[in-house]
Amino acid sequence: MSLRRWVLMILSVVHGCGRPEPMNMDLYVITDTTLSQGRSHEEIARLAIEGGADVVQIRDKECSARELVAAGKRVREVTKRTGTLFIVNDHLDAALACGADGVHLGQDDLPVATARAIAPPGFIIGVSVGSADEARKAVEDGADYLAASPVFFTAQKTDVKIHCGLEGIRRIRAATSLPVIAIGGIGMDNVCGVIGAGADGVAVISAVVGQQDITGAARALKNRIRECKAGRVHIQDDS
Ligand code: TZP
Ligand code: MG
Repeated sequence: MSLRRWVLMILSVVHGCGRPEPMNMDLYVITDTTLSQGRSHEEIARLAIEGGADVVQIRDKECSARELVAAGKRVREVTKRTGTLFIVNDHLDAALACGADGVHLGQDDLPVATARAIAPPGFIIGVSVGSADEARKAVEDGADYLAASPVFFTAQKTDVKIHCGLEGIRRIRAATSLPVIAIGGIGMDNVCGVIGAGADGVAVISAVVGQQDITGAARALKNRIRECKAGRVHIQDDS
């Protein structure tokens, strides 16, 4: 865990009577190199942060554990410089080894309660959920944030056939007061719909990493999120 997060955690306990610092997860960018046209995880992270990414997650389904830790350490350096939250997908051991702020777990990964028992205090555990029941279970087991997943069809996640849609976000939102991000098929055109359904932020691959101008795409999406949160953009609800 970064020094910054330790300090924030101590300050929040001292000043906030034990209440943790709220996490800003408006724009959560996942560094998946399959769409990045040769750009490395750390290069994606740097460009996305320049465009306003609040959280960076490293996701690599192809590489070895060693390669993941090595790449994770490089992303940690980039995110440390900017004070950006850094999460590792799937692998708690790699997340701890590269000094990440947290890990993101799916329904088939390490159980949340097990990860919570192993992880140091203040370590962030995010969990993908597709229903209110999964959301309640993740909360009970110690999750810090939830990802409503997948919201729409996406070519980046083919192992899950059911999409929770905007109605799924509403149900998950109603089941928890934890931060809820939405993931799967989200971009400029539908982001206001998912925010309107109750998501606190969005996690994306294609809409940012798959674009030629990663910084520009991140900036445009971040601005759109701010606009829809401020009620300046009409929210289209076609769920
Ligand atoms: N988990 C649920 S959907 C998804 C992941 C990793 C992929 C999101 O990619 P995209 O391109 O933003 O739809
Ligand atoms: Mg996973």
